[in-house]
Amino acid sequence: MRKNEGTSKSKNPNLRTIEMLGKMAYYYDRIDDRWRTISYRKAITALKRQTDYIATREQAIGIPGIGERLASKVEEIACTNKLRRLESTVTDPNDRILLLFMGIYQVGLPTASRWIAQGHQSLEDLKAKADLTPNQKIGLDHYNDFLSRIPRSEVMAHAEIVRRACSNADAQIQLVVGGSYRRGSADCGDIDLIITKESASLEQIRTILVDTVIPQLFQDGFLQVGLATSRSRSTDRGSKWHGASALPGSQVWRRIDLLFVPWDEFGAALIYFTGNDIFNRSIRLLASRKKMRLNQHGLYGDIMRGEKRERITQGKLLEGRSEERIFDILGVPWRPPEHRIC
Ligand code: TTP
Ligand code: MG
Repeated sequence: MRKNEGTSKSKNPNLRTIEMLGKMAYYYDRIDDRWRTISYRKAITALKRQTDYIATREQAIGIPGIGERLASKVEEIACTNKLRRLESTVTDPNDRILLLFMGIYQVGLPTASRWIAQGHQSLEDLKAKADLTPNQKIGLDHYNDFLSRIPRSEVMAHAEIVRRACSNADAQIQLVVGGSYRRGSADCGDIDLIITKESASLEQIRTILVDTVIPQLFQDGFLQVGLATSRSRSTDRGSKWHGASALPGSQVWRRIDLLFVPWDEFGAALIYFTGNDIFNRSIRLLASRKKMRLNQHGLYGDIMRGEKRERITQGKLLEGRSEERIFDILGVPWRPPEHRIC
């Protein structure tokens, strides 16, 4: 929960190590290895805070956030200026094809591995021979569009079009651009739009969006396609719309998520959809240590847990509407979105 003010390039002596660990984290993220992605990202955050050059395994192990395996990698980079594991991700042909296939929107490790086992080696192979779901077909047709980062100014332009359509439908709708945009990123992987309305329920907001705004945006030629999600959990049902949008005159499709949030949950949803994901994990853990529970719907108190930390009671809602109040009740100093990078 410490403040993150980024790395000053001129000061940090571990930039080379951070850069190589960053490439490994990116690789693990792309092959859906959540745990390794998190441990690499934690180690990177820890190294960014160091003012001394970390050259040995022992030095690295002494830093909270760096475990034994990562410490050996830090030493390998310091000694050889290389990381063998990183090189193998580039040279191993199967790894290369795996990354290529997992670059397709919503394609995870099992599907990519199955395609390799079936003998497919290129995107052309998949297009010609593989059995694809409608979403995978769209992902393949827009492979480069969906993989490329979206400049901040373009995220704003997409958001403004949705904002205008929302206010035409209902002047009281409020829209906040969340995700990496709200954290101040220069470019974003997708466009996350958090949509609410004062005093409105989820049902009311969804109705305005699904019945009026979304059809209008299709008619205007802005929305290109809706993408059904297989991953969303039952609790998410009806609270999200995933799809693709394009600016007028542009052929480039961008991934856009419309997140419908009841007014009473606005603050908790802002925290969740602002992230980043590791910040979310830490703040939830902190809540749980204080016998509270935080999720995208609210902050709950009087939680009783069993021996294995399993929840016995659901608890009572302490706050959902205000982001500031949630920080306050948790006893965490207010953290502006651009400092919520772990
Ligand atoms: P994303 O859009 O996946 O992430 P992002 O906006 O931070 O980064 P990118 O530029 O690549 O789009 O999700 C939005 C927020 O939702 C994220 O910042 C935090 C939250 N989130 C989680 O907490 N856990 C998750 O597994 C995911 C997918 C999102
Ligand atoms: Mg995003």
